[in-house]
Amino acid sequence: MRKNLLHAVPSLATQLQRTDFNSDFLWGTATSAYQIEGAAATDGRVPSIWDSFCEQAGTIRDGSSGAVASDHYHHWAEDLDIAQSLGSNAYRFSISWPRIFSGPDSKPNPEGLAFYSRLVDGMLERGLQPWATLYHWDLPQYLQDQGGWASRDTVHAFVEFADVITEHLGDRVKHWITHNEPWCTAMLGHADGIHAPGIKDFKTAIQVCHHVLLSHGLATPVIRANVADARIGLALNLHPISAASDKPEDFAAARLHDGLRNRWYLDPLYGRGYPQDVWQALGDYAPVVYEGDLQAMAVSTDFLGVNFYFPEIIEHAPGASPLNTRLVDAVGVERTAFGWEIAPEGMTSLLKRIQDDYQPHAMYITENGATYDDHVDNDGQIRDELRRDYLIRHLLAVKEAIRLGCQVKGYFLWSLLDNFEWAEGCSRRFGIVYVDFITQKRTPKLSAHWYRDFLLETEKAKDATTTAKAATAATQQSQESSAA
Ligand code: IFM
Repeated sequence: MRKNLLHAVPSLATQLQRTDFNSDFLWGTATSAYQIEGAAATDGRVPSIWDSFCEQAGTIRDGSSGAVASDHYHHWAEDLDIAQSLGSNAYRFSISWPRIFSGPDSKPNPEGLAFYSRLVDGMLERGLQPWATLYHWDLPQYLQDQGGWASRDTVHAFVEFADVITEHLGDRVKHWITHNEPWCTAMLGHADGIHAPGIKDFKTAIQVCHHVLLSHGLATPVIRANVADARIGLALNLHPISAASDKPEDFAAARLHDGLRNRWYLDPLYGRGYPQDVWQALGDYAPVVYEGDLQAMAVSTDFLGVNFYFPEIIEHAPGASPLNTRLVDAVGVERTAFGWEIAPEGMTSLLKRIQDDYQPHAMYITENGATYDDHVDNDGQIRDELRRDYLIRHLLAVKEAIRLGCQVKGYFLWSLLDNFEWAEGCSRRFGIVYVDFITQKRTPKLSAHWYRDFLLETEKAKDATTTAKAATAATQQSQESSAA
């Protein structure tokens, strides 16, 4: 049996229309630089850790890289046209650090700055509010050569990068996300080694995590100094966690895993320091923390970005991981093509938990979406009903969270375009717009048509909502019968 440690929520509401959300609710799509831009050696860009990682044999499932990806560097105007045509009013993108700085003592690269200037102007011309992420995983390789995020020097390099970018774009960009998913930077990149820079050392990963959070804390006042009316936050990938059984040791393991996955980030950001239960369990793995670091990390922010994909189930497993925890696969659940469990009700409970425990000024869903094995039909259409239904069910979950009092103010769908999905290469498609990676032709999928119809409030979207309502009911029924 599965027990949720967090908040139980009433069943999801079953209707969805744009007018269910406040008129100032933000509707967007999200992307990141390395995943879409391509143009890896254009206009003075230098290699990032991902360029180097992709060159190593066996790191990327299909052997691809972000060298060309969706070639957004050359197709940005067309891509922004598509974002505008959806009826969205915001667009989340990231800035490629190696386009801006080419070496330890280099001056900012004017061509790199000019690209983002054009991009931001393009958003504003199309009525898209720009949301810029400063770090979405593409550290310049020259910084990795000097120790990367394991070195405190990178914290200061990041603050300088944030300073230059916000000074340059701050007259037009008011919404700033310092980091995307610090857990991935730290754990996937430095403990599991399945992301760049491919290091497998848990102690290093914990130290990296500290430096990333510290860099957020130190960069935030610098951004505020440059952009008086800035709205600043960071985007965390958070998960509802449950225990695999009623056994006390599984509950304790789930609580500890929640500590390392969620509270390790939220607690220091909201002024509580690192959670003591996790700190003690880490023992010698605990990070080196200087005096003043925790105060810096607890800097006041304007919003929390929540990236939601899937819940996790945990059991006690001595020796399986540094904290003696192990992930358990849920049985009889729906999954995306990535194998990620589809659990919109988990999104509601997660948001409610964050609201109750941390009271952020505002929350934005900065990522939510799904990968499926899309194919182009003979008539050229991509009929990704599963992705459309996934989106509807998650928007219903957001609507329910708001009804329960959560201060959710916007939703950025991941992702606008098919792109380079990190270690999975170009073989995993998260976009609502299909990209032919050979011709670079863009084709909006059925999910994009649905999102547009929903945002522009047409009848077609309501028909699709009815379909998704039936899918939700069927899922709930199957979950109830497998729980019984
Ligand atoms: O593609 C990634 C994104 O870069 C970060 N969040 C999760 C997405 C899907 O894996």
